[in-house]
Amino acid sequence: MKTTNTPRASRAIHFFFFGLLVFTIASISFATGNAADKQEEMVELKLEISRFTIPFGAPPQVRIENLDQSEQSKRKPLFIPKNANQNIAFKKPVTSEANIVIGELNFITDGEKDGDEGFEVELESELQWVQIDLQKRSEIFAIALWHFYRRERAYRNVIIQISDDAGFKRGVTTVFNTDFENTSKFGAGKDKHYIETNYGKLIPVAGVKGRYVRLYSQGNSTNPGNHYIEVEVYGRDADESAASPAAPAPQAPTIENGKELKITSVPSSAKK
Ligand SMILES: [Ca+2]
Repeated sequence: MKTTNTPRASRAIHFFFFGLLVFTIASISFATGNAADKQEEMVELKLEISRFTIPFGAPPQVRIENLDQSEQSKRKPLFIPKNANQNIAFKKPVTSEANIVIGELNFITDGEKDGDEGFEVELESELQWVQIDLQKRSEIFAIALWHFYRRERAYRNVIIQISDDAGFKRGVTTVFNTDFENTSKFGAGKDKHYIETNYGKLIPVAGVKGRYVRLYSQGNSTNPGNHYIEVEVYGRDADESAASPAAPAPQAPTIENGKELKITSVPSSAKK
């Protein structure tokens, strides 16, 4: 016997499937919206700064072209992903093809940033590089750099590159370049020379991936030598970052009359 309820049953089935469709679309939209809204937790990168004052007399005038006269002590804070807030260059091996005049290459990643004598390594003159092997492909968000600050000076043609190739022949990304005249043939740099201080130079990096960091310089405003006290690299394992939500590029620390960075003294036991 045929039922007279067929149209009503049909309407109920249509209503059920329409409801299911609406629910599915809403669920997908909600999930997509959540993913878009989810951003990485960012933290302020706070460098450990050793106390230091120019030891004698008036500071010399820094004579170098294209000089940024801003004070590094008044730079804006830099925010990086929370799980990249670690110095992954600490105690990592450093190499160079240059002759070493004073000190040792491992001073560059030993964690000591004092300005006193005995903390810097000096490389021979002309364009020279030092290279840090992070020993793991890393995603890099900041590099902090102390050349030599016992006397006020600026280093010439500071170029920083990141690559997975130890020979820096392939896949090279230049993240900082003050060689505005392109004397080193890496392309004309858009960054300015800067005066060395105990605050170091903090360079934001937009999550560039690579295992090696290479730093060039070509003498300084006082003499032809190339010196390094410390280099820090802030980042995380590149494989780890693949599973994380997209991180916004770090905020560039332009200089303004803001609050000074927290100052931490280097413990006297660390001094040589
Ligand atoms: Ca050091």
